[in-house]
Amino acid sequence: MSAKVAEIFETMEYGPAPESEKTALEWLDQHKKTIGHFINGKWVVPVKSKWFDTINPATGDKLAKVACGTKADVDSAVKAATSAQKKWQAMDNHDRTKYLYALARLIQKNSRLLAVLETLDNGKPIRETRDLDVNLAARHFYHHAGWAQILDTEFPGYEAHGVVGQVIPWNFPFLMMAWKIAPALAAGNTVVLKPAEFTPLTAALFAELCMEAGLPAGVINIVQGDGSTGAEITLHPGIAKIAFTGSTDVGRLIRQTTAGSTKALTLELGGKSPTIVFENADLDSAVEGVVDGIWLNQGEVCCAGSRLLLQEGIADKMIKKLKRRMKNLRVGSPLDKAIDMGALASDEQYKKIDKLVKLGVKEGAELVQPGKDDCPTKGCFYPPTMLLNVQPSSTVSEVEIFGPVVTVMTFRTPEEAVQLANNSRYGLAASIWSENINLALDIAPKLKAGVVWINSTNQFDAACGFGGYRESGFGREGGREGMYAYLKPSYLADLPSYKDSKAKRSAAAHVKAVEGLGTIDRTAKLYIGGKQARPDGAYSLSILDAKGKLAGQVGEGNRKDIRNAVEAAKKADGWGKSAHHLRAQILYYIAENLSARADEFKKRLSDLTGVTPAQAKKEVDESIRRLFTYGAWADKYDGDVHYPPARFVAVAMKEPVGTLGIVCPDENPLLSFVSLFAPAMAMGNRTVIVPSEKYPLLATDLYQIFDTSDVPGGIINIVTGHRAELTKTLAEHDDVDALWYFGSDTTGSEMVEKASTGNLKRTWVNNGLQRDWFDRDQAEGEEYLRYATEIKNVWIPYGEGEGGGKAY
Ligand code: TAP
Repeated sequence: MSAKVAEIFETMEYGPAPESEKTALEWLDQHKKTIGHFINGKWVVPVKSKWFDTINPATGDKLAKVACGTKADVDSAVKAATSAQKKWQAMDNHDRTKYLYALARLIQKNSRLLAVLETLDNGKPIRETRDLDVNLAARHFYHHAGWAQILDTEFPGYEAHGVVGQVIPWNFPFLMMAWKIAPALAAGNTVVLKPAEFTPLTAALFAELCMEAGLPAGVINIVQGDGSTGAEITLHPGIAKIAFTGSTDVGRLIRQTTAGSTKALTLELGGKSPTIVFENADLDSAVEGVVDGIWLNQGEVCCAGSRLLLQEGIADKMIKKLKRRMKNLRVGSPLDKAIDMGALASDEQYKKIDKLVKLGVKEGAELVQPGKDDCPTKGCFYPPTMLLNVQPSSTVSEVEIFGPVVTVMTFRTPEEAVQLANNSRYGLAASIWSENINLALDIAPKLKAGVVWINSTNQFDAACGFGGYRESGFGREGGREGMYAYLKPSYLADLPSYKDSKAKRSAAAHVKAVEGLGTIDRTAKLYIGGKQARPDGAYSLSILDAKGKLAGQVGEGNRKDIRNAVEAAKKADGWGKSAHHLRAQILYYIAENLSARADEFKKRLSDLTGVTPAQAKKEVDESIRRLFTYGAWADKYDGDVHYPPARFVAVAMKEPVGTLGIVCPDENPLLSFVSLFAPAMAMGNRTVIVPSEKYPLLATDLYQIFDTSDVPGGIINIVTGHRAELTKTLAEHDDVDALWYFGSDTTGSEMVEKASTGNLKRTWVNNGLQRDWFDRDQAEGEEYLRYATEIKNVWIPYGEGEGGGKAY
């Protein structure tokens, strides 16, 4: 009797399906198994003759000897990039486009060699390098060839940074390199890039493709090396912008060491992304989602779905299905085309993962490794692993394991799912499984993550920005937002430094400390949670007018007041969900009420700052106008819909950053205050504002206007006092999500960048440059709105039957 089909499936064995490594090994032979740096269009040996070996982690075989860059190598790469930059930027956009297009074509032509070389160097399955990494990299160059072509019309008023330093990790070496290089070149920058020590080879092959494409010498420079080489790049004074992808620890270090250097910085860091499966999910699809989410690339994926959150009713069923599926996952030679999981990138990584898993078990987790016996014992192979009964506070549910390990927790209600999902210091990605579209679309905006996949996972496209919230870093790669990361406003080059301007006068001349609040309290208090609040320290400061006479007193806020203000702001999170129409109405209302009291404000400005009545009128008028501008933007700066080449729409939502600290400058104290709080408020943020230290009365005079303009309590909190002390508290506060700093000193900018590393808050500092608050190119518009928002891409599949598949 013939066997049933189901039985055949049970007994069928996979035959071997090896990909040949011949061409890749021949390529290494052509290079005498020695890879130097690629600087100024040529291969060069390291100045200090320092080398390291790169190893195939699946076999332990040495693949090549690779140059290890030192300061001298980085210097010569930066020199080459600097001399190539002006010409590259000045080149006709269409010509730059043609180079990017040529690189995309060359990647496609060499796709197999690239895929095999990547697999040999990294240990990841050929199935993934061939079908995902290399194709997505080519797509990235095509997409950015397009941005280069239309750069002038799409980014007017913006220009390249200059020389960009880029440091990438080993998990998607070729793809991460493409994500970095393509937008940098499209925007007119030149590049010094360091691949990871474990995976130097595909970057070297790419250098060869650059030569073949005839790319001008110095436009791309690849300096191989280790962490110390990376540090040389990030610290180099000739580099104007750093783009880093890697661990949160190193990202934090880079933020600290580049603080105050005026270098622009984007960080793409780690993650601990949740996969949320609701009771009404298609469980079989969800199982495949988990497989793709955590076992793709051996789990060495920044956005890996490493925390599985299951609704209680289906938890047992789902775990049972997963166990069965895990048994069928094939771990083995990454060059075998029928392998699901290859080798980890290094022995070091193996040990790190194993140690964390053992710790998880020690902390009470149940270890599930159904395929353990089939996992090769030689080479860096780790079986697909699931940890059950994990507590939210255990190490394995908090730290990024960066390996094929998923932790499992259960939840009862959608609210609980959101709470658990957001209970992480990271915020890179999330995946939601539910057949109820209303539920899925309700949950997506509530998750703190830069990317949310509905009924899918690990979808990427060059047109859809990718990047994180919180300690997953700042900045996006891909799409329009990714291009902005490689551009800066052109006006910045013309801003004078405060050093050369009259505006830098000591605040002390205008401010005097007074103990106690006096018998008749005429002191303007702080403004916290929509109410006037006495300063915690019961001290006040006397504010002098332009003639040196006492103009009034303000509360001297301290750390505790900042903490109270942040708490009030945090509680007012409903503002971020409020209708955009409402935000517009309130901003118009503030403008209307300011207009009604314009004379009073004009007088105050003249008295305090000594400006003429005409100048005071101009400032009040411009402030009213600016409020209208942001009232106008409030319901217009909305998102985009992307159409990646698969059956998805990716909805790019612009969300408020959250609680935003704002430190205002002294000049034009009314206008600069309005110019900063209005865009933040229009985009749904809650603010804690430190107004001008010299002229705080302009801000405190606004309390009544806020009260009569229906501003909900907690949206605008104002703490007067000594700016340096208050700023530091804001920068160090973990519940402040972003901090804008405008001041007359560079030390303040440096301090803000350095002190903000605790929770890796987004910072926007003026580096001691003075902008003209009347110049609308500098003082209002999209730049402000961009700093006031995060972009979240929500991927929504459509179509019945096969569903949204990968298009590459
Ligand atoms: P890291 O150890 O941070 O290394 C990343 C890169 O930085 C490597 O090239 C490394 O060089 C270099 N580096 C090390 N120390 C440095 C220093 N002090 N200054 C400058 N550069 C330094 O991360 P990893 O272990 O390679 O990669 C894994 C991490 O990357 C994970 O946390 C993962 O989540 C994250 N990741 C994030 C993303 C996105 S898009 N968010 C994508 C992929 C990976 P060597 O390797 O040669 O030491």
